[in-house]
Amino acid sequence: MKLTNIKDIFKNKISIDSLIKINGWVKNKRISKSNLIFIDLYDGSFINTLQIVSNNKLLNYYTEIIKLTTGCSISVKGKLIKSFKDKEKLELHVLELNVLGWVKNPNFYPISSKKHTMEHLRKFSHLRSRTNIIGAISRIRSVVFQGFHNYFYKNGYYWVPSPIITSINSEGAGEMFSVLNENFKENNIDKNNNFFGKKVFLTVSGQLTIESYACSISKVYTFGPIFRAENSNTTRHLSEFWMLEVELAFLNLNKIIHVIEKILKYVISLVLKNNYEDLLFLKKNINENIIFRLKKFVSSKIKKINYVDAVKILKENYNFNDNSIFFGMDLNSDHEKFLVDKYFKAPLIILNYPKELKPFYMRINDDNKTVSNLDILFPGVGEIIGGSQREERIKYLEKRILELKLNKKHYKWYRDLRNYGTVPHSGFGLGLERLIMYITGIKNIKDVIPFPRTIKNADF
Ligand code: AMO
Repeated sequence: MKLTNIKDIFKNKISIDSLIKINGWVKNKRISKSNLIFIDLYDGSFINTLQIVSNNKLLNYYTEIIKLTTGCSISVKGKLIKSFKDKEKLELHVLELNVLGWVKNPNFYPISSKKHTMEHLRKFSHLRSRTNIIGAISRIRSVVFQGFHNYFYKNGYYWVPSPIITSINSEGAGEMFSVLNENFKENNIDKNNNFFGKKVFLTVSGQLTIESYACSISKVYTFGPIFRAENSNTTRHLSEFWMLEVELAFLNLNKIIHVIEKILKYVISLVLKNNYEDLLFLKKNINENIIFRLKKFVSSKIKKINYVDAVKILKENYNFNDNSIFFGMDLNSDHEKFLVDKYFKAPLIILNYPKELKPFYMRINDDNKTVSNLDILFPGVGEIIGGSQREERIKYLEKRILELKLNKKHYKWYRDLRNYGTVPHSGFGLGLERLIMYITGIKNIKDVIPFPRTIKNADF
């Protein structure tokens, strides 16, 4: 008997009257007046459950089937038929049902069939992927991840793994997590006692290292975990998250915007195609706008404004009397929300920030005040992408390193890229979890990554 999954059944890949085998978990069970037992079976391949119908002639009907509860795992062999009640629906009439795993103390099963809050589910990160909502998010997350790789493969990009253990701070500032070997003693920074002979950290970005590959194999990307010890306990910050970083030689900032739009549209279209039922579930339960806005995103161009104009809009519309709104201010999450959620009501690219607000590697514009960079903000989430044209001119790069009091020696290899055949190049970093928040409408970043790491939280 052929082992199949629920997705293939709902996608009409299995013909009616086939004999099939299916494995999964009980979502719900009910008994009819005529002693038929109806089980909603879930196997994770698809948002919908398959109805499994058992009659009391089955050998283990009274000893096992009748005792099944939510969460039990079973393996079922049966015939796929059209439901008697609703000819549109398919169900499996059981010939044999084997229980693979019981649920101990069903009254205490944390993922019972009732509706749970996201806060409750977070306490059970090891079980929460059994719920429809985390199941849907997980399938979408996987398609997005795969979608990026597919896009890059099809379009001639090369994947470059950037190191996770590093001695440099790619962003030039910000809190990093140290990596210590077992013998390392706190307050005793002894070079000989340190495995690498120098202080090392978990990476905050792979950008600088993939720049070296962009300056040789031209079109590259890296996609891996990123670690930031920021003291930001918000709904959009994680200490460990996934970042897609793309770096392209011979490209200026305008061209990179075009590339970003193409990549995002490709991946979002893929989700609309592959995960439509998951999106319908999220539309019903989380945000009724999501499908509409994804479709709109795919068919429109992202709006662009300069930082200076963003400040002007805030000054004129956000809080007229607020002196804290001026050229040189950093945009906080309230400002970002105002711009994308209220003013533009759409994703927004903000270009050319003051150099003081941005890292040393961004290319200085001719005004000598701003850099050639972009931040892309999305409604409901805030910044999803940060990118820039990189400073390829050694003179300007060294000036910035000096101005920011960075250790020039640490960046020797990075300066080499400018000393030996430098080229204009640009790139960007995209926070995977923030993109998933936008796609799914989920409000807290902790719910779009399987095992979130945040301040005071590294369970599982
Ligand atoms: P940046 O620091 O702006 O840029 O990061 C890029 C994107 O990463 C995501 N992000 C986060 N997601 C979750 N939790 C966090 N704590 C967090 N911090 C950042 C955001 C953000 O837009 N090297 C540059 C990019 C480049 O220029 O190529 C960089 O790291 O979605």
